[in-house]
Amino acid sequence: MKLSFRWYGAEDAIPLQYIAQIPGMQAVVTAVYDVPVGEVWPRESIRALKSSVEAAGLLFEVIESIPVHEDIKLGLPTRDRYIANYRENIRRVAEAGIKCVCYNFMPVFDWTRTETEHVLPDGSTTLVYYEEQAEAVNPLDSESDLTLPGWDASYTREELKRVVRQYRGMSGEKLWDNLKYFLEGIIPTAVEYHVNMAIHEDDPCWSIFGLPRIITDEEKLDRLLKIVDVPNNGITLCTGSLGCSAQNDVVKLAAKYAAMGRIHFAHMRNVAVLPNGFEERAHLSSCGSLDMYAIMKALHDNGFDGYIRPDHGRMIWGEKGRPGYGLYDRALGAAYLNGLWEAVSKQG
Ligand SMILES: [Mn+2]
Repeated sequence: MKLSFRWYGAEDAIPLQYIAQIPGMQAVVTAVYDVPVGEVWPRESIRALKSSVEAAGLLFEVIESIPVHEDIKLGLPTRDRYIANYRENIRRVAEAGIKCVCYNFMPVFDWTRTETEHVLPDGSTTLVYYEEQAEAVNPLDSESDLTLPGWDASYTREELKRVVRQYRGMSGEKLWDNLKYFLEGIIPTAVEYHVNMAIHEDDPCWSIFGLPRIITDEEKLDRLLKIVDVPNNGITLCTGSLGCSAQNDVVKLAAKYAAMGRIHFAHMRNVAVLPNGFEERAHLSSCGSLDMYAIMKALHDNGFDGYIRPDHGRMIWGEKGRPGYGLYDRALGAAYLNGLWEAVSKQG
C-alpha cells in the first residue's frame, strides 16, 4: 500500500512539510479547486500542484476529485461537452503523472452530515449524521431553511432548489443509465492514459431527500464494475461510507474487490453505527463499529497495492480547521494504519 494524505492545495492551513513529517507518508491526494465544476483544468494549475507536492518529497499520483458535472448525472443534452472536458482532464492529469482519479456520482449533495462539530465525551469534536436532524431539512420544501454542513456552498439557495427539482421523479435506473453513458465516455481515455478511475461510494450509503443514490452496497458495486469490465473502472473503498450501514460487510467487500484488482484507493475511517444514524470516530477499531485490523488484513491478503489514506479525523488538541480534515487526528490515523499494515505484512 502507498500511504497518502488529502491536502486542499495552497489554501490548506496544513503545510505540506507537516504532512511529509508523518512517518511513512508517501503521497498527497489533491485537486485543482479554483475551476468551476465541469470545466477543463489549466495545465499551469496542475503543474503548480505537482511541483509543490514533489518539492515536499511527496508523490503526486492521486487526484481527489475531478467532480462530475450535474448535467452528466441528470443526463441533459449538454452532458457531451462536460464528458469531453472530463476526458481532457484525465489526459492532462495523466501527463502530470497521475495514476488514480477518485470521483463520485451522488446527485446534488456530496457527503452529508447533520453536525460537523458534535462534541464527544472526551471533548473532541466530530461529524455525525442523525436521522431526526436530516428529516427536519427538506430541500424540496420552499419553507425549509436548507442548510446542512457539507453542502456545496457555491449554490445559492434558489439554485440548490432548482437543481434538486430537476431530479424530482428520477429513478435509480435512470441514474444508472446516466452513469453508464458517462463511464462509456471516459473509461477508454483512462485505459489509453493508464489512469485508474476510482468511484467513491455514496456517503451516507442510502437515498437522501428522495434523490436517487446508487453506489451503496455489494450488488451495486458489482453492477458498476460490470458496466465497463476493465481494471481502470474501479472503486475507492471508503470504509466509513459503506460501513455506516450495518448491512455492508466491509471486510468481505475489501477482500472481494481487492482480489479482483478493482480497489485502487482506500479511505480508512471508523464510524459508530447507531439506531438513528452514525458518528465518525477515531480510527482505532475499539472506538467504532468497524474492525480496521480485519479490513487492512483483507486488503493485504488479497494483494492490494493501491493508495490508502486516513479519512476524516476528529478535531483534537484544540485544533481548528476544515471539519474532518485537521492534521492531528488524521496523523494519528496514519500512524495506526502503518502499524496495522506492518503487523499484517509480517504475519505474512
Ligand atoms: Mn471517503
